[in-house]
Amino acid sequence: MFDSKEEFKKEFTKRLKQTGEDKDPGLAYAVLGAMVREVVEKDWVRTNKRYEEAGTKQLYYFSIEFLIGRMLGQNLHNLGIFPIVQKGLQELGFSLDELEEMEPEPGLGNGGLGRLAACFLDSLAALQLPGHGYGIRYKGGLFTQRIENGFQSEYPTNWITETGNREIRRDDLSVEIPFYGRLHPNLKDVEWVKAVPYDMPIIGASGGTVNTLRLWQAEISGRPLPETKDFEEYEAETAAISDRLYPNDSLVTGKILRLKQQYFMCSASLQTILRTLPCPIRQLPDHVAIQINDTHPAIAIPELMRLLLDVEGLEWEEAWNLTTRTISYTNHTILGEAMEKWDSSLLASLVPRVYEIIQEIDRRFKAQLQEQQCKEEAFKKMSIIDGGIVKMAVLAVVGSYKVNGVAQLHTDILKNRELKELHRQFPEKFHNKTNGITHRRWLIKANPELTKLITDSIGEEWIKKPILLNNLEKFAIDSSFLEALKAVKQTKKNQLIDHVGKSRDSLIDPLSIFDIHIKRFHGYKRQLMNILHIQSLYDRIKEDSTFRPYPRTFFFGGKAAPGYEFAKQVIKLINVVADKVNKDPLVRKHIHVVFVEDYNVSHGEKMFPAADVSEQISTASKEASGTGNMKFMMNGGITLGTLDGANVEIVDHVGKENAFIFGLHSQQIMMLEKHKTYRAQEVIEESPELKRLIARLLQGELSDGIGNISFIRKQLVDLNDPYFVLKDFHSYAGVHEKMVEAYADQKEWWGMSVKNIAESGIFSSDRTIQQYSDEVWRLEKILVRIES
Ligand code: 26Q
Repeated sequence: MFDSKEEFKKEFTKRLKQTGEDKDPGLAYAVLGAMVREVVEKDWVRTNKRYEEAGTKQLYYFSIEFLIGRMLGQNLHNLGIFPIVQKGLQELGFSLDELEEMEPEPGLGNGGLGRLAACFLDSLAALQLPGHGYGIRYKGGLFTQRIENGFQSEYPTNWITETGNREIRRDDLSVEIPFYGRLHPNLKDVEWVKAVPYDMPIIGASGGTVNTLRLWQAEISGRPLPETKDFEEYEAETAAISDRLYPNDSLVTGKILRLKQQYFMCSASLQTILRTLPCPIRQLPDHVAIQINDTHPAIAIPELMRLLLDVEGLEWEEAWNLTTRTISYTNHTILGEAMEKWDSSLLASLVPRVYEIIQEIDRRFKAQLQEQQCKEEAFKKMSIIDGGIVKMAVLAVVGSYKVNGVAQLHTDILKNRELKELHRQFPEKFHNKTNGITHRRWLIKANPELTKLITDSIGEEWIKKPILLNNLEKFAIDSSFLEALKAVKQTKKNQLIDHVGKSRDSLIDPLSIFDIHIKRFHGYKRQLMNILHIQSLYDRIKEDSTFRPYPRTFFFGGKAAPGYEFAKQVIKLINVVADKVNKDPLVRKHIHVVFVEDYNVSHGEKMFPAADVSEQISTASKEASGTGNMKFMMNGGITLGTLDGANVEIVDHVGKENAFIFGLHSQQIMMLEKHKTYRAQEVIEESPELKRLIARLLQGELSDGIGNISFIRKQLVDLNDPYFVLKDFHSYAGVHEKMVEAYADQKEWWGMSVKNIAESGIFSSDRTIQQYSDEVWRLEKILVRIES
């Protein structure tokens, strides 16, 4: 149906005519969606059949979030028909761009962790590996952000619409999940919840592999309710389970609904996996690998034990052996407040049998530690249950065969500090897997102009083997290539201006340096440092008539968790400063500030390619990896950042001379924290510039008389600046000056940019997934089509 443009046009026109309307973009979108789905379905069925025949090991990636973003364009790319469809539609008077924008954005994640899961699915399918996602079909994804009067407001989103044709409901595969009730074996007084799967195809780039993303929806069960339970209450509580994604990404609140979501998803997924197991239960680890994305699905460990013990009838030893050879765990954070801990009483009430199993896992592990004469402090650190609290990270390490961090520095910190005792206990479990991003979405789809330039220069082999981007290295001194690269960047900047400019009254200078800071708002990510620096530039421009810097546009984008007051005030502060800067006729010739509302995957696709400078300025040691840093790099944006997370590896690859690095190192930060020797007040006293900035915060001058910025002041002064914004401020300002100087030498600048693109291949998630597969999951590539 899709082999050529003409065939596509014919089929498309025929179907559109059948709708009775042939000019309506909404109908065109629906028709295109249905056509894609038909093409995919055949390969999907074929893939599943091949997997069944092959009988080889399957990976299941358990994640509470899958931030997949819009799928239409990506699917067309992966099917290899994007150009045909684009041209065909154009000739029929439609714009594919416009149709793509009709797709409601599935924002089923908060940020990095959820987007990583989505990139991994894309890579698994591209590498023709049997790996699938298991998660929750939230009715509402992450809230839509509006900026009102400079403040963030949150609006509910609905990504599920009538024309949605991306998924199929599989009633036949529904399972029942037990909550509450008494202990096994009676399962009396249990409240059953039905889990209904919705399957979404994950299309591999060429090759015909179509894997599955299975998202569970909670519905009322047909089974009888406990006598004491009110039906309406039950109905509402059930619907709530898959109603909404929690909008926190760095603070755990211990809410029962969150625990319900976790258990719901893990139990449903495990029951299905066991039910369709193609081998005797004792061979589970040879046929199944389960990766848990942070501790959110760690309850899968005792739940798998429960199923093996109570349903399959295995003995403890055997069940434990199988479980700990099947499950592996990825850690994404070392922030204390983001470490999951559950009250024993909550677990005991919601999932009594599961809690009983956790107690037994804990008892046995403690007995083992005692036998080894483990010291008291280490014993406490390694206790799963400690003082009425269940520490999920400890459970996850004890119950897994492999544990990893997401960048080398992060893994080292886990081994040497956060999980030191567990690392000593199980040294063989720990490994690093530096994150990656799918170059198919973040370069090929987001930046076709750069893709063309690269392919024209080094051929197209890099598309399959992104590491070959290093063939670009030699172009770092090729003037005509540098000119072409600069022209591409200009195109992407112009496009971004069109994209964000529609609703703006002030003009963005397309020739200015585009300096972009996009990510969730958090203290450790230090958007505050960026905006304080912009305020200081404003002051200098106003006061020093010799200071007339090259024009720069500072872009911000990102959401704050609705309950995170400090982060919300930083958003407000950015908008206040933006207003002041952009309205000043003198200042705005030099600097300009843009806050992009509702930053999401689609906005990201427009922003990463347009950046000259990538702001990656987290407090060293706090950002586990970062993945936005890789998206900028792959599009030729140059990192201005600290030696944190994967920035360290980016700099290792491009060299210090091709990045702008500043600030304290992770060791220095950790020392200051450990010995409590940092005094923010002293840093303020020593610097007239900081003194003045802080004084303005104190007076509320920056609050524009609207809100107040008490949380920011409190954080910097009363709380002793926990993320070292003031301590790193001058170093940050210094590196900005160096950056602007470097930009003045255009040849040097675009050479740096080339170097970044050339070294970015290693950060393709294809590399990450291949490493997981080789070292952890041990999957085999399965060819679905027997062709080239
Ligand atoms: C947990 C319990 C209750 C409510 C919410 C949560 C929750 C949800 C999401 C906790 C954390 C998250 C997300 C964390 C996250 O995105 N971490 C990021 O993961 C990226 C991928 O590995 C890294 O690149 C980032 O450095 C890391 O911050």
